[in-house]
Amino acid sequence: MPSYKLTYFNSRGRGEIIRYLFALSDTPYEDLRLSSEEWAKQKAGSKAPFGQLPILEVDGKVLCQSNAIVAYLAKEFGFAGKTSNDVYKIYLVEGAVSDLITKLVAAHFEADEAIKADKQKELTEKFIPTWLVAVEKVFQEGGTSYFAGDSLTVGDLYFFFAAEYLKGAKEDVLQSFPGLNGLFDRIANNPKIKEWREKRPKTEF
Ligand SMILES: N[C@@H](CCC(=O)N[C@@H](CS)C(=O)NCC(=O)O)C(=O)O
Repeated sequence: MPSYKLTYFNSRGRGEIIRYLFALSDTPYEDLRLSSEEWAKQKAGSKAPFGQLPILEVDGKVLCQSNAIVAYLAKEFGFAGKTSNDVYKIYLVEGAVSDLITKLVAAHFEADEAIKADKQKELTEKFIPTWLVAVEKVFQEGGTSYFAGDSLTVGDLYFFFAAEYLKGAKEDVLQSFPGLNGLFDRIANNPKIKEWREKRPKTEF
């Protein structure tokens, strides 16, 4: 088995789906979490090709760009789907999650209080409800217990990752979405995911 070393910050962020894949596959890895100060000191001379984290070292070879790392590990560990349609569904969910996270981050880090309030209102009253309806429809169309095919893939993990943030803000946010609500619980009750969530460092993001 290769040696894996993940370097990221002490947050879920762009590192957590990578960590879920290690947890699901029972693969040992080093989970190095840098503080902003440590990263600021190391950034100039670091191994990160784009000067950003996460990076994943696989037997010393540096991989970068979080979604590329996720795709690589999903393929290595058997969570990348089987058919072209599975791959389509996985990247559909990934794209939808990326849109959502971009909006959540923009609202959260908005410095102007009035603009921030507007962004948050737009998110909670329009964007998130519309997003959930669309994602529920995609899930229901699949007709199985997972987004792509009949087993857990990284598409489900992208959804789960996003839903953790949504539920952090509003615990019952999935209540009117039976497919997504069930999927969230199914993943949360996966023994490997459950174990990781219980033992992982508790972080805001
Ligand atoms: N497209 C990149 C974006 C990576 C990125 O924005 N990383 C941020 C943390 S989430 C970072 O390294 N920030 C510190 C810096 O740019 O020095 C990816 O998905 O990996």
